[in-house]
Amino acid sequence: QNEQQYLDLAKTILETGTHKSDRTGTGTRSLFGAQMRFNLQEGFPILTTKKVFFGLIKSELLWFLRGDNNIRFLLQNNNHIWDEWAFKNWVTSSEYTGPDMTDFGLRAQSDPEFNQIYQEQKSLFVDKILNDDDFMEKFGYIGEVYGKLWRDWENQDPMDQNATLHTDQIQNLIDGIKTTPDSRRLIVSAWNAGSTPNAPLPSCHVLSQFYVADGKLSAQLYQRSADIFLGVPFNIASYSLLIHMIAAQTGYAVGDFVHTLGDAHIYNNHVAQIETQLSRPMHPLPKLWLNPEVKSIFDYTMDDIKLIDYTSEPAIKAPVAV
Ligand code: UFP
Repeated sequence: QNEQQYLDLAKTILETGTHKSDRTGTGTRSLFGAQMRFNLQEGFPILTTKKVFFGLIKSELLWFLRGDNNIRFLLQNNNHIWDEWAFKNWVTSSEYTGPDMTDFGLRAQSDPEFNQIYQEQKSLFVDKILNDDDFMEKFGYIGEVYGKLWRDWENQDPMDQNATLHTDQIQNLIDGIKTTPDSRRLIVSAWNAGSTPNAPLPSCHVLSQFYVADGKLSAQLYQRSADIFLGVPFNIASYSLLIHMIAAQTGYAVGDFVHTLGDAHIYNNHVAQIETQLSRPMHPLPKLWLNPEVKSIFDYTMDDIKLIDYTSEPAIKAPVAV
């Protein structure tokens, strides 16, 4: 089944990956260039060899679709997957006067005393983002990545020096699929060369292309950097959900999700976890339910999206490399 491709890729990286140092100082085994293809007709490709928290995937995708680049919405939905990145902006700003947070990601793993101080600072930060509007405006922002670029890509009008163009790539995509389904230009880009590299976490899912054939909608994603154990299971489910939603809004069935990876890596401190996962049995894939009453891609709420019959092995914890 679909999941086997993920397990096979993980195994290949464990066995043949190059030992490679990385920005976070954690160290990885890495392979450059890999591709998986998930036939969405066979079920919804969320992993079953470990529990993946679909609620987090839903709220993150709804957040992207809102064009929102501020983590407050995520926090309101009890989603903390972006906290570290906004926190990083905060503790490296001149306004931060708390305890030294240099290299907080690595130090929190090796030093329990520091970890406690770090957790305290992070929870103070989260409270402030939720309750202080000025602070939220300034420090909840995660830069020019996904949401902002998907819904409101800004650039100067080449015909008029004084005008700024605003592009809604998702609306254009939906219109494009409806009016020119054969088009080879159904592209969504999340990499603005002028601004994205300066974000605390520059977009990992950089570019996607949509494709219509035989009444089915497919998409291919180019992901520049892929944390096989923690990130990729989310990315697979997130793009598969997006394809389902866009297919529902344009009247097509779902086709394939083609997932192309650049630097595909397993962090050294995820090796034991992925080995556990590789020893586990798979379960049948669940189905996805989308509320058929929803008439716009931008109107879905958490309750309009449900996984049916998701059975999995238990979750496996692992530290996030920041
Ligand atoms: N990462 C993913 N998927 C994501 C995401 C991040 O795998 O959707 F946002 C991982 C990849 C890498 C790290 O391990 O986060 C980003 O680090 P870098 O910017 O150095 O590639």
